[in-house]
Amino acid sequence: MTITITAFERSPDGGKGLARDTRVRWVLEEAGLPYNVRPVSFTAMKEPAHLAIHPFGQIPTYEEGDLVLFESGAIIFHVASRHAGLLPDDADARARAIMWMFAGLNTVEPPILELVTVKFTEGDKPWAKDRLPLVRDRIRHRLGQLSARLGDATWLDGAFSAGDLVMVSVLLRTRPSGILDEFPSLAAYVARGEARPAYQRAFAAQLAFNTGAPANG
Ligand code: GTB
Repeated sequence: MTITITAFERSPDGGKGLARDTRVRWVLEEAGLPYNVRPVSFTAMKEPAHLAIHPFGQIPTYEEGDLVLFESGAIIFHVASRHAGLLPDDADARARAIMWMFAGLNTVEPPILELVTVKFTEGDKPWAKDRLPLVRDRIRHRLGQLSARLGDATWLDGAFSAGDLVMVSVLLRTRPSGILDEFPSLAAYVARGEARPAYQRAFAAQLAFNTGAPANG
Protein backbone atom coordinates (compact mmCIF):
# COMPACT_ATOMS: atom_id res chain seq x y z
CA MET A 1 0.00 0.00 0.00
CA THR A 2 1.43 3.39 -0.97
CA ILE A 3 2.21 5.72 1.91
CA THR A 4 1.88 9.48 1.39
CA ILE A 5 2.88 12.06 3.96
CA THR A 6 2.52 15.82 3.85
CA ALA A 7 5.25 18.38 4.46
CA PHE A 8 5.66 22.14 4.15
CA GLU A 9 5.96 23.14 0.51
CA ARG A 10 9.00 25.07 1.77
CA SER A 11 9.91 24.63 5.41
CA PRO A 12 10.57 27.95 7.19
CA ASP A 13 13.82 26.41 8.47
CA GLY A 14 15.09 26.07 4.90
CA GLY A 15 15.86 22.36 5.31
CA LYS A 16 17.39 22.15 8.79
CA GLY A 17 15.06 19.22 9.43
CA LEU A 18 13.24 20.82 12.36
CA ALA A 19 9.70 20.57 10.99
CA ARG A 20 7.82 17.49 12.12
CA ASP A 21 7.76 15.74 8.76
CA THR A 22 11.42 14.83 9.46
CA ARG A 23 10.54 12.57 12.40
CA VAL A 24 7.89 10.85 10.26
CA ARG A 25 10.37 10.41 7.41
CA TRP A 26 12.83 9.01 9.97
CA VAL A 27 10.47 6.34 11.30
CA LEU A 28 9.54 5.35 7.74
CA GLU A 29 13.24 5.03 6.88
CA GLU A 30 13.88 2.96 10.03
CA ALA A 31 11.03 0.68 8.97
CA GLY A 32 12.33 0.50 5.40
CA LEU A 33 9.04 1.78 3.97
CA PRO A 34 8.97 3.82 0.76
CA TYR A 35 6.77 6.89 0.84
CA ASN A 36 5.61 9.82 -1.23
CA VAL A 37 5.55 13.39 0.01
CA ARG A 38 2.79 15.82 -0.90
CA PRO A 39 3.84 19.44 -0.39
CA VAL A 40 1.31 21.73 1.26
CA SER A 41 1.52 25.52 1.19
CA PHE A 42 0.58 27.61 4.24
CA THR A 43 -2.57 28.67 2.38
CA ALA A 44 -3.58 25.16 1.33
CA MET A 45 -3.09 23.95 4.92
CA LYS A 46 -6.10 25.97 6.01
CA GLU A 47 -8.33 25.00 3.09
CA PRO A 48 -11.06 22.34 3.17
CA ALA A 49 -9.15 19.65 1.27
CA HIS A 50 -6.34 19.60 3.84
CA LEU A 51 -8.60 20.27 6.82
CA ALA A 52 -10.47 17.11 5.87
CA ILE A 53 -7.35 15.11 6.70
CA HIS A 54 -5.91 17.38 9.41
CA PRO A 55 -8.53 19.19 11.53
CA PHE A 56 -5.93 21.64 12.86
CA GLY A 57 -4.61 22.56 9.42
CA GLN A 58 -1.03 21.41 9.97
CA ILE A 59 1.58 19.00 8.67
CA PRO A 60 2.54 16.18 8.85
CA THR A 61 -0.22 13.79 7.85
CA TYR A 62 -0.02 10.15 6.81
CA GLU A 63 -2.19 8.33 4.28
CA GLU A 64 -2.06 4.62 3.63
CA GLY A 65 -5.07 3.29 1.73
CA ASP A 66 -8.14 4.17 3.77
CA LEU A 67 -6.10 5.06 6.84
CA VAL A 68 -5.54 8.78 7.38
CA LEU A 69 -3.56 9.95 10.41
CA PHE A 70 -2.36 13.26 11.76
CA GLU A 71 -0.12 13.95 14.82
CA SER A 72 3.50 12.97 14.36
CA GLY A 73 3.48 10.88 17.55
CA ALA A 74 0.48 8.84 16.39
CA ILE A 75 2.09 8.29 13.00
CA ILE A 76 5.37 7.18 14.56
CA PHE A 77 3.51 4.82 16.89
CA HIS A 78 1.50 3.39 13.99
CA VAL A 79 4.62 2.64 11.95
CA ALA A 80 6.61 1.41 14.96
CA SER A 81 3.80 -0.94 16.02
CA ARG A 82 3.80 -2.69 12.68
CA HIS A 83 7.48 -2.99 11.88
CA ALA A 84 10.24 -4.76 13.74
CA GLY A 85 13.04 -2.92 15.47
CA LEU A 86 11.27 0.17 16.80
CA LEU A 87 9.35 -1.24 19.76
CA PRO A 88 10.67 -4.15 21.85
CA ASP A 89 8.89 -7.52 21.79
CA ASP A 90 9.02 -7.81 25.57
CA ALA A 91 5.74 -6.32 26.86
CA ASP A 92 7.29 -4.34 29.73
CA ALA A 93 10.12 -2.96 27.60
CA ARG A 94 7.55 -2.04 24.94
CA ALA A 95 5.47 -0.15 27.51
CA ARG A 96 8.58 1.75 28.61
CA ALA A 97 9.49 2.66 25.02
CA ILE A 98 5.96 4.02 24.54
CA MET A 99 6.32 5.88 27.85
CA TRP A 100 9.42 7.61 26.45
CA MET A 101 7.50 8.59 23.31
CA PHE A 102 4.91 10.28 25.52
CA ALA A 103 7.62 11.83 27.70
CA GLY A 104 9.20 13.38 24.62
CA LEU A 105 5.94 14.75 23.32
CA ASN A 106 4.16 15.68 26.57
CA THR A 107 6.93 16.63 28.99
CA VAL A 108 10.06 17.62 27.09
CA GLU A 109 8.64 19.21 23.94
CA PRO A 110 6.18 21.73 25.52
CA PRO A 111 8.79 24.05 27.09
CA ILE A 112 10.80 23.84 23.86
CA LEU A 113 7.75 24.98 21.89
CA GLU A 114 7.38 27.90 24.30
CA LEU A 115 10.78 29.11 23.18
CA VAL A 116 9.55 29.36 19.59
CA THR A 117 6.41 31.15 20.78
CA VAL A 118 8.23 33.73 22.89
CA LYS A 119 10.92 34.36 20.28
CA PHE A 120 8.85 34.52 17.12
CA THR A 121 5.09 34.66 17.73
CA GLU A 122 5.36 37.00 20.73
CA GLY A 123 8.76 38.51 19.96
CA ASP A 124 7.37 42.02 19.52
CA LYS A 125 5.50 42.06 22.84
CA PRO A 126 6.96 44.33 25.53
CA TRP A 127 7.27 41.43 27.98
CA ALA A 128 8.95 39.01 25.55
CA LYS A 129 12.50 39.92 26.65
CA ASP A 130 11.61 39.25 30.30
CA ARG A 131 9.88 35.97 29.49
CA LEU A 132 12.65 34.58 27.29
CA PRO A 133 15.14 33.77 30.10
CA LEU A 134 12.36 32.10 32.11
CA VAL A 135 11.48 29.85 29.20
CA ARG A 136 15.14 29.04 28.57
CA ASP A 137 15.53 28.08 32.24
CA ARG A 138 12.47 25.82 32.06
CA ILE A 139 14.04 23.99 29.13
CA ARG A 140 17.35 23.71 31.03
CA HIS A 141 15.50 22.24 33.99
CA ARG A 142 13.88 19.53 31.85
CA LEU A 143 17.06 18.76 29.96
CA GLY A 144 18.96 18.51 33.23
CA GLN A 145 16.47 15.93 34.49
CA LEU A 146 16.59 13.98 31.23
CA SER A 147 20.38 14.09 31.20
CA ALA A 148 20.47 12.73 34.76
CA ARG A 149 18.24 9.82 33.74
CA LEU A 150 20.18 9.04 30.56
CA GLY A 151 23.45 9.00 32.47
CA ASP A 152 26.10 7.39 30.30
CA ALA A 153 23.64 5.03 28.57
CA THR A 154 23.54 4.94 24.79
CA TRP A 155 19.73 5.04 24.53
CA LEU A 156 16.96 5.74 27.04
CA ASP A 157 16.04 2.13 27.79
CA GLY A 158 18.23 -0.56 26.29
CA ALA A 159 18.21 -0.77 22.50
CA PHE A 160 17.22 2.14 20.25
CA SER A 161 13.43 2.47 20.08
CA ALA A 162 10.67 4.75 18.84
CA GLY A 163 11.04 6.44 22.24
CA ASP A 164 14.56 7.52 21.29
CA LEU A 165 13.41 8.53 17.83
CA VAL A 166 10.83 10.89 19.33
CA MET A 167 13.16 12.19 22.06
CA VAL A 168 16.05 12.88 19.68
CA SER A 169 13.66 14.64 17.27
CA VAL A 170 12.36 16.81 20.11
CA LEU A 171 15.84 17.62 21.47
CA LEU A 172 17.09 18.61 18.04
CA ARG A 173 14.89 21.67 18.29
CA THR A 174 16.98 22.98 21.20
CA ARG A 175 20.19 23.04 19.19
CA PRO A 176 19.69 26.43 17.45
CA SER A 177 19.22 28.07 20.87
CA GLY A 178 22.58 26.70 22.11
CA ILE A 179 20.87 24.99 25.07
CA LEU A 180 21.47 21.46 23.80
CA ASP A 181 25.23 22.00 23.92
CA GLU A 182 24.98 22.92 27.60
CA PHE A 183 24.21 19.22 28.17
CA PRO A 184 27.07 17.29 26.56
CA SER A 185 25.60 13.85 27.22
CA LEU A 186 22.31 14.85 25.56
CA ALA A 187 24.19 16.47 22.68
CA ALA A 188 26.05 13.17 22.22
CA TYR A 189 22.75 11.24 22.47
CA VAL A 190 21.24 13.42 19.74
CA ALA A 191 24.38 12.96 17.63
CA ARG A 192 23.99 9.17 17.95
CA GLY A 193 20.44 9.48 16.68
CA GLU A 194 21.52 11.67 13.79
CA ALA A 195 24.26 9.19 12.89
CA ARG A 196 21.74 6.43 12.22
CA PRO A 197 21.58 5.72 8.49
CA ALA A 198 17.78 6.01 8.54
CA TYR A 199 18.01 9.50 10.04
CA GLN A 200 20.63 10.47 7.47
CA ARG A 201 18.33 9.37 4.65
CA ALA A 202 15.37 11.20 6.18
CA PHE A 203 17.39 14.37 6.67
CA ALA A 204 18.79 14.27 3.13
CA ALA A 205 15.31 13.72 1.70
CA GLN A 206 13.78 16.69 3.54
CA LEU A 207 16.78 18.85 2.61
CA ALA A 208 16.40 17.94 -1.05
CA PHE A 209 12.68 18.62 -0.81
CA ASN A 210 13.24 22.05 0.72
CA THR A 211 16.18 23.17 -1.37
CA GLY A 212 15.95 21.20 -4.58
CA ALA A 213 19.36 19.61 -3.84
CA PRO A 214 19.84 15.93 -4.72
CA ALA A 215 18.85 13.64 -1.80
CA ASN A 216 22.03 11.55 -2.05
CA GLY A 217 24.32 14.52 -1.65
N1 GTB B 1 1.29 18.02 17.50
C1 GTB B 1 1.42 18.10 16.06
C2 GTB B 1 2.30 16.95 15.56
O1 GTB B 1 3.15 16.48 16.33
O2 GTB B 1 2.15 16.52 14.41
C3 GTB B 1 1.99 19.47 15.72
C4 GTB B 1 2.04 19.71 14.22
C5 GTB B 1 2.66 21.05 13.90
O3 GTB B 1 2.92 21.89 14.78
N2 GTB B 1 2.92 21.25 12.63
C6 GTB B 1 3.53 22.49 12.18
C7 GTB B 1 2.57 23.21 11.23
O4 GTB B 1 1.95 22.60 10.41
C8 GTB B 1 4.81 22.16 11.40
S1 GTB B 1 6.02 21.40 12.46
N3 GTB B 1 2.50 24.53 11.36
C9 GTB B 1 1.70 25.35 10.50
C10 GTB B 1 0.50 25.89 11.21
O5 GTB B 1 0.20 25.48 12.35
O6 GTB B 1 -0.18 26.72 10.60
C11 GTB B 1 6.45 22.83 13.52
C12 GTB B 1 7.64 23.53 12.98
C13 GTB B 1 7.50 24.52 12.04
C14 GTB B 1 8.62 25.18 11.56
C15 GTB B 1 9.87 24.85 12.07
N4 GTB B 1 11.02 25.54 11.61
O7 GTB B 1 10.96 26.27 10.62
O8 GTB B 1 12.10 25.41 12.21
C16 GTB B 1 10.01 23.85 13.00
C17 GTB B 1 8.88 23.18 13.45
